[in-house]
Amino acid sequence: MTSAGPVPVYVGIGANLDDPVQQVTSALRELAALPQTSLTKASSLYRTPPMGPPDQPDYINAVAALETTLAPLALLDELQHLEQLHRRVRGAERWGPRTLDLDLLLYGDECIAHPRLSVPHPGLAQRAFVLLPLAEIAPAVTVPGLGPVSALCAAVSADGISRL
Ligand code: A4P
Ligand code: MG
Repeated sequence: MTSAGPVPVYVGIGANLDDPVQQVTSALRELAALPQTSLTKASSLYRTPPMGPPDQPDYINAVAALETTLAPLALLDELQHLEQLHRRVRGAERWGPRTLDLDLLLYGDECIAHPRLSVPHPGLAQRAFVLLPLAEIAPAVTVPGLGPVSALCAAVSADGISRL
């Protein structure tokens, strides 16, 4: 399943609470510090209209390119741990939109269907807030079963999205 050398992976980062620019910026630092992992590229930050209920703040989205020797579920554990750290720091009074969402978009060219992990990330091809930052840093990468990122990106509307 997993290869011996480092695998290129892409992680989608999203935040819309508690200084989201800061949340995304510190998430990039924390991703770079993960064990057995290096950060090879980071996209710009993008301000994006919320998908879902419109009565919530705009999101800040970005994508990180990593190389890792962590297995997919071990990497997911690390991502979920980082999400927990961001929640704990802020201690919101009520449960609300998350301060940090980390989605494993691509893990090499693997297709994974596990109860805890679907890769490629199921929403990837429909979501401009994922495809714009991904296309900025990895236009030629192929999404298994769907084609190159650049073509997927060309097929979605970038309305309302601004690059910071
Ligand atoms: N899981 C399965 N596959 C994956 C994967 N590839 N990466 C499981 C990460 N997690 C994966 O995730 C729920 C479960 O999905 C996890 O336990 C994991 O085992 P979650 O992050 O707890 O739940 P969620 O994020 O609230 O749900 P969901 O459906 O993943 O929401 P999305 O798709 O992440 O959307 N609008 C803008 N503009 N920008 C955004 O970033 N994000 C969301 C959340 C809504 N609207 C947005 C944005
Ligand atoms: Mg998620």
